[in-house]
Amino acid sequence: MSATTTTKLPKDFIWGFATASFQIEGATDVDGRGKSIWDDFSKIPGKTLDGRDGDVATDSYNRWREDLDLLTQYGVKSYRFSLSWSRIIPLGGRNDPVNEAGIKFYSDLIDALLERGITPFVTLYHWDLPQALHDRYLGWLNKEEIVQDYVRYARVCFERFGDRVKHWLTMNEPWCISILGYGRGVFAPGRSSDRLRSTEGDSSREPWIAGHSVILAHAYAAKAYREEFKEKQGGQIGITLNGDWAMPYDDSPANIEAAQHALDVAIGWFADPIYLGSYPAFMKQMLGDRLPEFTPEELAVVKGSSEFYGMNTYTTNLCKAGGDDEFQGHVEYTFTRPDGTQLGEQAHCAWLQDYAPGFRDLLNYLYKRYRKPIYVTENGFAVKDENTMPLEQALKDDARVHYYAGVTDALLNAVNEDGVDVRAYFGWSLLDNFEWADGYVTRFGVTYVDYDTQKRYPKDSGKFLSKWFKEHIPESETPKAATTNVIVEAAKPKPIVATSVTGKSPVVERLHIEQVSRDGAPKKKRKAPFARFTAYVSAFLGL
Ligand code: GBH
Repeated sequence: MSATTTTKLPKDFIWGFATASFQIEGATDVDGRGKSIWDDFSKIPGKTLDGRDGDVATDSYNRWREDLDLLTQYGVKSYRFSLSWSRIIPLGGRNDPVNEAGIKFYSDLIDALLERGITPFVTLYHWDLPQALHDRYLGWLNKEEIVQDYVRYARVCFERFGDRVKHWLTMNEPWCISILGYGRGVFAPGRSSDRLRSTEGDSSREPWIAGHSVILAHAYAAKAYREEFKEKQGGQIGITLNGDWAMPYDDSPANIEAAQHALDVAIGWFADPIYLGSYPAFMKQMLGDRLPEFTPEELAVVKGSSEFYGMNTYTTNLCKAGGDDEFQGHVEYTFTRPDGTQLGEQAHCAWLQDYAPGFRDLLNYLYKRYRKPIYVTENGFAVKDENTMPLEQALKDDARVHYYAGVTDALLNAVNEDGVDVRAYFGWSLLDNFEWADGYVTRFGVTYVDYDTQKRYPKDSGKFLSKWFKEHIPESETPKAATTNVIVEAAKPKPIVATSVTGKSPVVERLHIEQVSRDGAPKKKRKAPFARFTAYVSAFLGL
């Protein structure tokens, strides 16, 4: 018997799927919505792979009831979605008017979720800055203005939705906001030192300034929530960071150190000040006075500002010291091991391969370093060439099923073997959708969207996750709506074959925390075959 059939998650474990406003809503010019920075950016030739924009996306502004039917069919407990700031405050600023039609859209969505027994998990900011704030003062580059405007926007959301929303995420992936928007220039607002890409921008300074503002906006919004709303509304608030596991390319001390540097810039940049109280030493050393400093008053607000660790993760990178890419901490990433083999199955996008052991290692690293309950707020896979397959073939998404089978197994082992406190898991994404600079070419959905008809078709991966969580979360807490689950026939995953670890990691150590269940009784410890394998490898490597 494998561990997956005998070991479970806690009964209050939350699972579901995630989306983001600009990626699914469309309807960009209705009911008083103001423009976001992605509206015009995505229309500039060359900014998206297929030249397509977000005007329609998956049309979820009109089809959201259908989307909720899907969620009910999958039997989820929760749905993570984001609010469009410029639907709620079209011009974005702290003295600009609130748009009641925008409020009503999200209010109805929240009510409908609750009626179905689905818990709303709400992201305040998933990259769609009101265009007016960029035009007015360059958005995230203007700390004084943006922090106040963001806090007012957050306050409006707490006031209007906080009676029903108990799970708040302030920001989605500050690294992406800062680096991709103001460094590489591949995401809106597209600023960069590369003059072929942008007429404006300074990639050596702006990303670090933008990131600093994002941290402060998050922190002051969380402070407002805790001081003005939390007591009566009883919710939680935190931030979600992107970050992929970093594995040294080989045993050389330089590459072992490089893996830590990669984590320092990808994750520590935000997580260290927020959970530990200062920027990583390596970043200060790398950037000198280009890294902004917090005043003591600011730092007091930043430190401890997130009540949990929101984790978005997709892959593992093999890390080699070298190169001049500050955005990766002077580290080169590869998926090719020293012996020439690949780390895992290649996804449609170049940056993603399927490597489940890294998911478990990352959970261990984050829990050990930051000591917060972890919510996995995004995780998913884009099958190679799915966009050009006939529908029937795309629905049999074996590679995505394999990915999710590996990750759910790793999750189970992290919780039960390693004692990591993981409380939620959201697959990215409920639907194929507008994949930013990739346009609609790259598909991440567990549900296929035919963009000509806007019809939705569940893929095998959606059925797999539906069945897996049904089997691994004890029944008692299953919301009423989930019993109407009609998608039951799950795809059989291929067996997970653990890929051998080529490099010894300086940063991951299994936690081996005394297992205590939530009611305080000691848990029986059993070693899954996979955990035994990893333990064996660790022992062999002398970890
Ligand atoms: C998530 O980011 C987003 O939250 C979500 O909106 C998106 O749809 C989903 O991923 C799928 O892409 O090679 O330098 O350009 C994932 C985190 C971090 C993944 C940056 C891509 C590319 C870095 N992303 N990474 S670069």
